[in-house]
Amino acid sequence: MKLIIAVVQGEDAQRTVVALTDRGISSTRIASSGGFLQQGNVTLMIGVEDAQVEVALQLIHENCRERSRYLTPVPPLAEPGEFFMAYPVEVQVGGATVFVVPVDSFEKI
Ligand code: 2BA
Repeated sequence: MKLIIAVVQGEDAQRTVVALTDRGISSTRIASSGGFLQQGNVTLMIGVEDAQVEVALQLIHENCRERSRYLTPVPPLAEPGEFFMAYPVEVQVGGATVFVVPVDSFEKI
């Protein structure tokens, strides 16, 4: 068995969960946020038999899009009279960041 941990964008989370559920794959949705952009995203925990890993990865691939996000740099401490113009920086985010981890034990108690 494997645990798939997938960090996806909020906009993609719902349809990814629905697509997984339609194929009989259970998932847990956790609200999270990225360390770089400090913006909300969603982490999906998906426990699957080894034979279902490829299907789950394919569904994540089909449902998660790459998008542009903008990061506004924090102005540095300026000397009096200095002027800093903060231009937003474009960053490409997604489709999804996915970890596939072996599961030693799986129990529902
Ligand atoms: P964030 O950390 O907010 O990162 C958002 C996007 O910013 C990243 O998209 C990447 O394009 C860019 N980025 C991240 N760190 C950067 C850096 N040090 N310098 C320049 N650009 C940087 P993705 O790679 O698609 O990642 C989307 C989200 O997936 C991340 O949000 C984070 O929540 C998660 N993630 C990505 N890599 C991870 C990792 N190795 N471990 C845990 N979570 C990860």
